[in-house]
Amino acid sequence: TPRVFSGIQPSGGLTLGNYLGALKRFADSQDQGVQSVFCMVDMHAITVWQDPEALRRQTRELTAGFIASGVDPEKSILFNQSQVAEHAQLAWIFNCVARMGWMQRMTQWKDKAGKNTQNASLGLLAYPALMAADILVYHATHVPVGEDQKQHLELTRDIAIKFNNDYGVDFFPVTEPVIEGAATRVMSLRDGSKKMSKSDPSDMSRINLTDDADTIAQKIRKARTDPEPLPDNAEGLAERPEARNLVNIYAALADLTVDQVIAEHAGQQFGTFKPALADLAVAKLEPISTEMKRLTADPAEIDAILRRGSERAREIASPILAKTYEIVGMVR
Ligand code: AQP
Repeated sequence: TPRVFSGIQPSGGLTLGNYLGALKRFADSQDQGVQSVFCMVDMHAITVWQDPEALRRQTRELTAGFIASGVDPEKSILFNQSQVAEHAQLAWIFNCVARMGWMQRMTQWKDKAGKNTQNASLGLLAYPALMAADILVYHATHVPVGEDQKQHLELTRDIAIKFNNDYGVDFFPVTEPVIEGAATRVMSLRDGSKKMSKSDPSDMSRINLTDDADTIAQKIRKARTDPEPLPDNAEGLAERPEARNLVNIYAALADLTVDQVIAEHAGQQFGTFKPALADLAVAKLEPISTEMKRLTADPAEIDAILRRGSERAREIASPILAKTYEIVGMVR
């Protein structure tokens, strides 16, 4: 049976990129009759320094973001990574399966470690092995993510294949990345060549799920664009990354295809299109931010949801880890 797994780091506030590339698609996928496991990957977050109080607050806020985006904690399993020790336990096995060279080739490692790799945490290098464990400890078959995670998912497949080969078993599934929709790569509002990211130093580069209506409208109004009007077909956006980004965002928020958006707005100036996009963004995001505020006002309830979720997660993960230990030759 198909099983979906995906995770988000509680390493800062949620952005429109996280919403369109991940949360909204998670919510949409719930009704397709598959079991979904969604995780606040707090152990990934600490691969770069996190203030403990901020980590706790961001984990609860992220959980509220999932629920406010439509992920139902009864239908789906919703929990934080550190409460299910099987992730870390399987990650150790995978640390011994994966090769140093594989890890050092990852673009996220190169980007985040910077020039002075000697000073980056060992966890940052090993990150993709923990991510493989997150997925494979549930024998998940489908992983909905944004485009930026594609390389890590290929590594997850490599780890599964090498484990199966090394031990002569057919145990871990070869996972399929699910990267689809109009907004698998939402770009910065200031620079169409960079992805929208919660860690970008400029707040104007992103829309946060906690931004109020005026802030959202202002950020869209000030978003970088070129002076041309919108083209009359999607190919006309090929060399216009900023314009394409705004059209993609519109399409994803409105549940339309890019072609449909272009058909509706062909020939429009950004002076007309941006206010329409701002209205749409506010209409879609304001209910989410209001619901997030309501939910985070009761941290005990959020903690209870995560605890229940982690119990359900462990029911799946625990026998898979036990079987892995047996395959590897650990005496139990
Ligand atoms: N700009 C984006 N467009 C589409 N999808 C995106 N995702 C992130 N940014 C975009 C997707 O959101 C999920 C969770 O991401 P994450 O928080 O685990 O890691 P990240 O990709 O490192 O997110 P950020 O916002 O870019 O954080 P920082 O700034 O800390 O690196 C994933 O499915 C991701 O694809």
